[in-house]
Amino acid sequence: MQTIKYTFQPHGDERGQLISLEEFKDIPFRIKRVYYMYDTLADVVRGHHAHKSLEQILICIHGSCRIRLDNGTEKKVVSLEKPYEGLYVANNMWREMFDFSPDAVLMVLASEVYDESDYIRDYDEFLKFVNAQK
Ligand code: T46
Repeated sequence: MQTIKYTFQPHGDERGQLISLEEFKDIPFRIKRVYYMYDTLADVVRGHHAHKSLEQILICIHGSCRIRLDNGTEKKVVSLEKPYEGLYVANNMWREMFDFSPDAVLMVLASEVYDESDYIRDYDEFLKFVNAQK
């Protein structure tokens, strides 16, 4: 399974670093929503769902965490530990976020506004959904 990890170009100077992300330029979709999670406990696993159509870019802007991706056939774990790295997570992809460092801030850029009906929260239902698309 191929995963797409973006490396964003910082505008660094003697004052420090700045990263700017523009839709359709740095991010491959229109950004309709931004959310972020922090204070996640070390033994917590978040996610446990897939999306029917939502696309996202996950950026651990502080600290580190790991993301497990599962397309119904293959699984892969990706580490996010740099504020200039972004993991693309397509639709039809089961995801779990875990191993959060105490200082982790995981920011997500999303292609759609929040819509509970886009979630598949049952793993067997997810497998049926992806297999029906083949
Ligand atoms: C995803 C992963 C990476 C909202 O009201 N609006 C929002 O935009 C979001 C994302 C969540 N919520 C509410 C819904 C729940 O009551 O916040 C609560 C926690 O959401 P959830 O349990 O879905 O959070 P995670 O961390 O399991 O998953 C989130 C996103 O929901 C999901 O789309 O791909 O992060």
